[in-house]
Amino acid sequence: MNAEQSIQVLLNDAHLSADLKNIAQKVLNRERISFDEGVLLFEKGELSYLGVLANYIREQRHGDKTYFNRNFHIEPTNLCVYDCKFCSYSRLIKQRSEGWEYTMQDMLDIITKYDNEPVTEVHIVGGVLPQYDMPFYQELFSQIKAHRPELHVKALTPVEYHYIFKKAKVDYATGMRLMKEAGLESMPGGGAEIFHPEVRDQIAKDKCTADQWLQIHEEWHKLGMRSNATMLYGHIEAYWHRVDHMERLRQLQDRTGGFQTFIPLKFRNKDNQMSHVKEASVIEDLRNYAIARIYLDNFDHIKAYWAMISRTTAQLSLNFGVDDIDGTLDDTTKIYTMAGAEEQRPAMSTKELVELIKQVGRHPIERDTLYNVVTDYMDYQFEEEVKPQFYKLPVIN
Ligand code: V47
Ligand code: SF4
Repeated sequence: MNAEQSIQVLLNDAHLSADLKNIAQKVLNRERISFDEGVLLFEKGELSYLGVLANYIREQRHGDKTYFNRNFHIEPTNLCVYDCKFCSYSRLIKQRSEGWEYTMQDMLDIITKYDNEPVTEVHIVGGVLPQYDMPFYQELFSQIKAHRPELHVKALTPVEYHYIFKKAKVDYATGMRLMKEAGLESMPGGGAEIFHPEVRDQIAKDKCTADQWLQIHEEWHKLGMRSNATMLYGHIEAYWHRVDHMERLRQLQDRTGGFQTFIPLKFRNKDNQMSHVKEASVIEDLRNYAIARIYLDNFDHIKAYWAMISRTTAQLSLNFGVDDIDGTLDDTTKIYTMAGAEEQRPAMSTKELVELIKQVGRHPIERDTLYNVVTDYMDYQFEEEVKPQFYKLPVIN
């Protein structure tokens, strides 16, 4: 049965309520669902029902294609002037000696470490500290581009930009233009958390507000540039806060079309001030991916960040609206491991990632940041692994 036939089955299901059937019909007709329907999906949509709808949309847009990219991360510091309750970094400012603060040279050394690796992107994001100001990041971006022009610089979030622009006394439009001139090429989706102040004021009080986050992305999009958006879910928020979050993104996307990818981030509760909050179940993770796919009808891609949700959930997510799995990672990504991510040192080789995607019948494609195809891995033959050789020692007697 194909994805469309599966929706027909739902429409003929005598046990399915009229309002859920109505949403299924809208999906089939490619009509947008409303805010209230979004909430209804969270409250009443069963996993199998949501999976059918989300998979239909996913296959309409991308067929079996599943994207990943080869990137590496630089986290300039794990100290932060802010005190987000969910973040393992915030506590470290009081014990500064336990943290790290990279110099410009430290970061350039990390860049050169990857000189012979086939990576296409560097993702730079970390804590906020006064010494990492606008001139610092302008210098860093331009040095990276001077050293390796084809390496895409995806860096910082409105949390940092709001802070450094305020300090430099420049408005958002000027600030973003200057960052672009320095070498910034796209913005990752972090810092969004949950937009609604009822939740944001409790978990991420002092950093940029929802409106500021959205304004900075809007200025960036106006320059013809692309960015991502995230949502930190599964903590103290209600379902309607999630819908409110996606609604604000959907409205901005209608105006600019500058978002590429939506990345739901599962709240992890290790080593932070919200350790008492229970984490969402795998079922809830999958339902959340599916509803994001249904609600965000103007976003091209939904990404699962495998290091946060485990490899198995990442595989399952490919049937619940996800078409992108965040890249091959290395041990420089610490914000997640500190919060309780799958492994202490999340790493997956390209071969492993390709196999993981193929195991669930999908078509692996390595992309660059802007979704240009780098390598189609469907029929790709990996070279035989070079096994260490052991020689018998000559017998001497
Ligand atoms: O904004 C912090 C989250 C985000 C925790 O754009 C936590 O390609 C879960 O935005 N549990 C930063 N999440 C990471 C981010 C991102 C990741 C991957 C790809 C992209 C992209 C962007 O990490 C923060 C915050 O929401 N975070 N602590 C935690 N305990
Ligand atoms: Fe700082 Fe970001 Fe952590 Fe908040 S989530 S404390 S802004 S590093």
